[in-house]
Amino acid sequence: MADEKKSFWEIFAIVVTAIAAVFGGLSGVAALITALNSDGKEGAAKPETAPSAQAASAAQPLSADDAARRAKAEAEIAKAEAEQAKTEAAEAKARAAELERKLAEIASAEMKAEKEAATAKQGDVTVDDFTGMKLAYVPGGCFNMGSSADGKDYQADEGPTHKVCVASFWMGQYEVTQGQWEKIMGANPSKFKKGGNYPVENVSWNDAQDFVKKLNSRSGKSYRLPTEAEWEYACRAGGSSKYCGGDKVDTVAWYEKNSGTTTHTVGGKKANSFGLYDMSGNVWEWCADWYGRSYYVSSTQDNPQGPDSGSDRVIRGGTTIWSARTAYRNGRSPVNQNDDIGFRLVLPIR
Ligand SMILES: [Ca+2]
Ligand SMILES: [Ca+2]
Repeated sequence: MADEKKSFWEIFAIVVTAIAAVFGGLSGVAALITALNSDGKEGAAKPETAPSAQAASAAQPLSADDAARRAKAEAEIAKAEAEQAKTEAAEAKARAAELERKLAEIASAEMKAEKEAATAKQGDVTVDDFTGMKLAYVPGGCFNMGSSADGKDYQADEGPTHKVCVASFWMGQYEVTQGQWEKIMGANPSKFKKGGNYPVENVSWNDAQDFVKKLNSRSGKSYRLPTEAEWEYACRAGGSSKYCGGDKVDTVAWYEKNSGTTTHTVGGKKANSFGLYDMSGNVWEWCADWYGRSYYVSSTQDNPQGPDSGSDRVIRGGTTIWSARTAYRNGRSPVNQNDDIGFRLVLPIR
């Protein structure tokens, strides 16, 4: 029995220990919950207590020292702000002065160009600073454009002959070269890559427009392709020869019988009386206009710009395999890149 009693107390002790353990555990959990709650409350309580603290300090008058310190700090901030405003004003003034200087520069360049244009005469040459492109002065005037049906090599799109007048302009003395193209566009698309002084070819009408855009943004000038009327006026140079610059094709043009069906360095033949080379032969030259087979029937007289729309752009001057005749004209799609089509530029005079 003693064993039984003993085991009762033992059991009692285990139960008490167990109860103590459970309550101990519970109090531990309770302590944790309290701790968690109080953390949350502390975070939420802060903003509530802050304004009341501020109110308390505002209600209390500052000591003389504190007021002086605060005034000094405020004065320093104001001083720094004034300094910054002064710097910004100085910078704005400098920017304005720089803009004014640039405007004056542009105005003087324009005045110089106008003066040059007003005094320019046949035989004058101007040079594009960036590309080295040389342009001859073409004095404006009137001429008979096209060819008449009684001519031996006449084609239907060359008639009727009609009176056209164009204003003065500068025109590239040479076809745009591969070197000049590469300088602006960074690559050379030509087929006959024999040197920088050969005419660029394999460039579409659209490619030529890209070249013009880039050149103009670099130079601040307004180069463009010649109109077809400007091109033929410049080719004739006041005369009526069969080729640009004369009736003997061999002296003025690289054409099928002397070219070896390849391009040649620009300026290798005789210039016409405006100082323009290779207007006949070497490579075809893109013009600005849409090509209209019967445009000459309805062309305007003064500075004609070609038809309003079309599918091909005008090419003039012939090549090493196509006729180099003055009046000869054709059209090609503006996306065509051919190894026998290049271009030259004009610089209009305002
Ligand atoms: Ca040519
Ligand atoms: Ca034709």
